[in-house]
Amino acid sequence: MLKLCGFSASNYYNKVKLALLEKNLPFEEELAWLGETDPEASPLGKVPYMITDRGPLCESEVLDAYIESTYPQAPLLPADPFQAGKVRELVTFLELYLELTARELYPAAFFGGKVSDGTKERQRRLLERYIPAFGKLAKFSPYLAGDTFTLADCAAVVHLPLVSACTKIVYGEDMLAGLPVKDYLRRMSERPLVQRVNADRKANTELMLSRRK
Ligand SMILES: N[C@@H](CCC(=O)N[C@@H](CS)C(=O)NCC(=O)O)C(=O)O
Repeated sequence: MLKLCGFSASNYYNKVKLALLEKNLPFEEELAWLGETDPEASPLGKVPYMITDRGPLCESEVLDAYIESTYPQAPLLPADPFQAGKVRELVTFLELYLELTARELYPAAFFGGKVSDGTKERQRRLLERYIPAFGKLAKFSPYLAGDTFTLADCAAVVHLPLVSACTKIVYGEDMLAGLPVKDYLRRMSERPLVQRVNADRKANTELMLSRRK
């Protein structure tokens, strides 16, 4: 059976967990906090990683691609290569441009740390460029890539709330407010499996924060 390793406070972990749940695949979860990961499975010490019957794999995009190509049931990628490309394009924009740019702000936004004014200014300028570009690609109608729930939604559901929250905290404004993100996330949160991932996230975040004290 597939074993997903990491912790449920992690957005990248939850992206893969949601894909496994939406595909209704049996899997186990193994709790691995940062600093307690298996270096053979995750050489950079990041989560998530997965133990398959053929060995370990790391990087959430690699995990989602492996899951999707190994288990075609309840597909999360369109069969048409161009439409599949549009889904992957959205995931790339979400992660390479939105999440990774916002991530520089997380210490100040979520962990009681500090981020220099220079970093705040630089990341803001990047987000001002990246968010409208993402907005040109995202359809929100009702799903991120159009009329079907895909891997882009698995990524959006976990990443967009963090981008909203951290820009609100650091800049005093939700930089995603110009896009229909709130309505989209409300719609997605009506899905029982999204609710389950979010409930696990909340419980695990409390545990994680209590370990830091
Ligand atoms: N590109 C990686 C990113 C994963 C990632 O950054 N995970 C965070 C937790 S949300 C982590 O492991 N951080 C520790 C680190 O970067 O050393 C993926 O898609 O799996």
